[in-house]
Amino acid sequence: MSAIYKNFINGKWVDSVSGKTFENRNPANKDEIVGIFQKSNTEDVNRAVEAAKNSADMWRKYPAPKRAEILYRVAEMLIKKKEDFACDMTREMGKVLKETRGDVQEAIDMTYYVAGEGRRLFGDTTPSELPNKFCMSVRIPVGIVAAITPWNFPMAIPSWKIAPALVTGNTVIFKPASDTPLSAVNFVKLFEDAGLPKGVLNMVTGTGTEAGEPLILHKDVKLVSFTGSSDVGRFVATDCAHKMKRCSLEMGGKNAIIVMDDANLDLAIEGAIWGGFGTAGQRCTAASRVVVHKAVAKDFISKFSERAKALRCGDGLLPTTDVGPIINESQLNKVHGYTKTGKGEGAKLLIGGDMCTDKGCEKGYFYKPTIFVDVDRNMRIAQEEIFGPTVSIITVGSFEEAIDVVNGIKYGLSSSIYTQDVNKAFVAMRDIYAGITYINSSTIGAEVHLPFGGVNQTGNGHREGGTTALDIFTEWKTLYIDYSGRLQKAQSIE
Ligand code: UN1
Repeated sequence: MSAIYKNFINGKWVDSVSGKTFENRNPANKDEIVGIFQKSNTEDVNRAVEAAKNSADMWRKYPAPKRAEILYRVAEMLIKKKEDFACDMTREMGKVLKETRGDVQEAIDMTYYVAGEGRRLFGDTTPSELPNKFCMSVRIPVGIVAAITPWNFPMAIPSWKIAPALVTGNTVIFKPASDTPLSAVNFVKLFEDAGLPKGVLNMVTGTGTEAGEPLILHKDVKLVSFTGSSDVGRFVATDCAHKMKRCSLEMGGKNAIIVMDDANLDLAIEGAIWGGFGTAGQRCTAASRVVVHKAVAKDFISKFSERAKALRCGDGLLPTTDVGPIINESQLNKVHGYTKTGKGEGAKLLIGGDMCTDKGCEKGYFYKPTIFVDVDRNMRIAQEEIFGPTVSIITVGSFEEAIDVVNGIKYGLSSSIYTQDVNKAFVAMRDIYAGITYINSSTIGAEVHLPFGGVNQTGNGHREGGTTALDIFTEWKTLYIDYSGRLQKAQSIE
């Protein structure tokens, strides 16, 4: 019998109103049911929003350092549960154990980091232009926040949204991806155990259409914080525009690593392997393009493909596995569809390009690490986000051309350059148009205390992580205190 997990609404674990549930299966082994979860719909969402609404006033007035104490307790409990939660995460979404440990660690880091803000949340004080008058700015919560998160970072990304939303005094409705509800339950349970007052954090599980959509559309939700596909992001932005609501969107990427002729090639290869095939390429920061200088292209391609060929697909719980499964069947078909597209466009398939049927992979959604060469910068495989273990190699003749190729996409999340030339590194830092640029390191590895997000169609101008996350979850309020005892007018009006 599989365990049944519930929604968390108003401090209680409850069944969906309809009584319907769904199965969560292990993508490395379709026969294994990870758990049974509530299939929520509009009615569940309405109850969760109602709970968030009813607790909003209390939580807004709860001293921020005290809100932070709850977060510290959550972080401490997370440390103790790290291994269990990492195993659960690997079972429900497949990435290898060392990566799911990293995912939980990222949630620990974020929760601690943001808890520190409970005793800061700085605003400004500044002199008034008038005598006997005091001016300052303070942050106030936006109100009721919908946190809608993807399956590829099942605990890290929820922590990027929930922790800053709570410390700044918002109440939250959390709708995790339907592929990773167990990690969401694990995370939310800790807030209950840490003593978070009822209604402050609520969780409904279910599909995007049945549970996500009514949450996005709900009139009382003041802010939608969404990470996921561009299509859904566009839907969120459009609806929020009509209702004049705030939304923070974190969507696709088509990130590139530049390998210059003076690069430390071994280092670049290691970075390209990690960037291209870590999490089976299912990261918005994945290095799905490598832009290599023609002088080193042959050498790079032969060593890189050699390394990639040696990567072993399999169950992420096994220490012998390098690359876990693709999240589900439809995503597997999408990845394979791009292989066909690449071939059709005239790119040369160097390795992979098919499902992996090695021993131990029979029951899962495994795809072989795939490399295309002779890729033209404008091909679809060089332009569109695949979200799988597929790397397109584009050969260029100069540094300027490399920068141009990197920038020649509709996204702009992460980027990287391998070079030993400090001048080129600085030009790249200035001229690559992206939210993140790494020098002599891969496209992945964001740290929680720095802004995370992208330009162009990757996002809508917000940054998670860092103190910039506070700007998503708060409004600025300006306060003027006149202690002159008379009417004083600004702008020298007599
Ligand atoms: C994502 O791919 O959705 O830097 C986020 C990284 C991770 C976060 C990635 N810490 O790749």
